[in-house]
Amino acid sequence: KILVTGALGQIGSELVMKLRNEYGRDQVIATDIRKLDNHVTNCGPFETLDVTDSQKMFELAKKYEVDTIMHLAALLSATAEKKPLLAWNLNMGGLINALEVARELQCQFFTPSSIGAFGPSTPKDQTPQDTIQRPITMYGVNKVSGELLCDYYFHKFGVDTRGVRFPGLISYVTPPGGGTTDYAVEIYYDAVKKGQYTSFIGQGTYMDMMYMPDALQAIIQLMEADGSQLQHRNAFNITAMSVAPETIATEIRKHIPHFKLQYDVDPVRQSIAESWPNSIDCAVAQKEWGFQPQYDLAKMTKDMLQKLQEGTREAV
Ligand code: VAH
Repeated sequence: KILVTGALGQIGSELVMKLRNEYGRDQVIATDIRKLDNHVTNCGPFETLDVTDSQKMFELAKKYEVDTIMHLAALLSATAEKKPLLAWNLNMGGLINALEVARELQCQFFTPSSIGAFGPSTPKDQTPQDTIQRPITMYGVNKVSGELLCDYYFHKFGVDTRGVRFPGLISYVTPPGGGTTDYAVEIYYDAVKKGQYTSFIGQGTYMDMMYMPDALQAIIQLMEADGSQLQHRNAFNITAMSVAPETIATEIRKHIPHFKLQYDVDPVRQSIAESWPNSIDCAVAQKEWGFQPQYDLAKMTKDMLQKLQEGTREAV
């Protein structure tokens, strides 16, 4: 059985659905600090859990006899920059609690890192798997520390920890909260709703992105890979595309010709974005566990707009 923390977040909400389809509804225990609206309670086991409560986390893992933990509860980069101490306590406190439960109950363990684990002194183009990591954001400090902590639990205690450095994730189910790459999700929603978008990230700012279906598939593929073949564990570079606001807008215009993009740059999130790579190299993930994204910018844009337009029609 799989325990998922942060199950109501951008990744968690879709990962729980995917895992339940793959392994069975009752094999996945969804947990989140937020309460579940009652309309979704019949989708499978759900428990309220604050990941800083180590006792409750252990009790739930024991009660459901979980053998896998997917730890997604965290504050993202922009929020973490506004509340650095809260971010440290939640991101690192929650992680070590989850790792301790995995150690005590011999669970396999997944938690995501991010391209945010790199900083200004990291090579910016085709960033290698193994390179310098001196991030200048609290989120980045959390992600690098998290990568080291997960490798430590593997080497010291034999916990089967695995992770990926996610790029910005784009989805039409649950919007992200408090990220720097959120502009790349908002642009699609506004294109459908208003035919225009004002971007808080400036023109020419390239970052790696990936469509959510590819992100979910990567998690499952990595977790099902033969551990003896893994030279790396925490965490693998993965990406599907490197884009800037104007490149997304150009693709959107192939479906919504009059779409207008303007800018109102947010200096805080712009400076975070500029400290991250322009593009990362994911050859190691391809080699060690066959990572292969299915969606490029064109295919993702077509699907995003289609799904959002369907949603709008239903809402009408
Ligand atoms: C953020 N969406 O913006 C997250 C992610 C690579 C970006 O870490 O903070």
